[in-house]
Amino acid sequence: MIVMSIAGVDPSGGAGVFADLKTFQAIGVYGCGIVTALTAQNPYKFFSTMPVSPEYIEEQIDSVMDSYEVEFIKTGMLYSPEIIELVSKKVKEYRLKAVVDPVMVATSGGDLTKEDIADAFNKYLLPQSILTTPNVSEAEKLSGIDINTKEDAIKACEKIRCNSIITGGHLDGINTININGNVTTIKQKLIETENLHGTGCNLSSAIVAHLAKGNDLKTSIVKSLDYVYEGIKNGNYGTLIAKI
Ligand code: PXL
Repeated sequence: MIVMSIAGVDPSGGAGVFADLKTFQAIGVYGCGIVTALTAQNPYKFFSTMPVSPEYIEEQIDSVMDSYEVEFIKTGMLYSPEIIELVSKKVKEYRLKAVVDPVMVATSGGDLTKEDIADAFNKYLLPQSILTTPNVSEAEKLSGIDINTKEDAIKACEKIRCNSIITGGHLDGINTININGNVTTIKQKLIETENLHGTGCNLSSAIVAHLAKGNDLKTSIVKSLDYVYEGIKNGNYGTLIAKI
């Protein structure tokens, strides 16, 4: 079971590719990491971004696919429309099952994109992905719907162009899930903490790991919500402490 993360590097290790690899390991699958951009940041302050060229991202993907069989991938920070287009081309070429975390802004407030990339997600990547995992503000950008209530989240979830979970951290803990047009909600208790850096990265990578272990999409989502919740509660997600 080999899975792949295509995302940016957070050198402080809480988000991005490094966090994804820890989550893959914690759940018991082997992870590869394709780097789309370096960043200089810590959980509280974002300094700068140095993107990798689409050509070199393609070379990284091809070099891994040359010798590994990968079925499930997650994408995180993709930075520009050009990188989104490239990644969607590779998803098609290798028939990858992609979980897309439509990353746009870091928890610390840093800009993880060159420009508005919601249109590129909608046009290129979401139509051929198995799931996307936006938070409320990302879901607003993808759907064009303002989300203030559970009903708004349901509408947005139905409008987004693939299966989706709109995470509930900014909506009273209500996660809204649309799988093949069947919309459900799962409410989690909110935990008061300053330590939320990388939770979105860890959710999408946990889902990929559980899918690779043979779970269906709904089960993978439920187990991963639990994994991230336990991590936040313990102030230390991405390690073996979580119930998996
Ligand atoms: O959580 C979003 C995210 C994704 N990717 C990278 C990040 C962050 C947040 O900081 O740094 C590289």
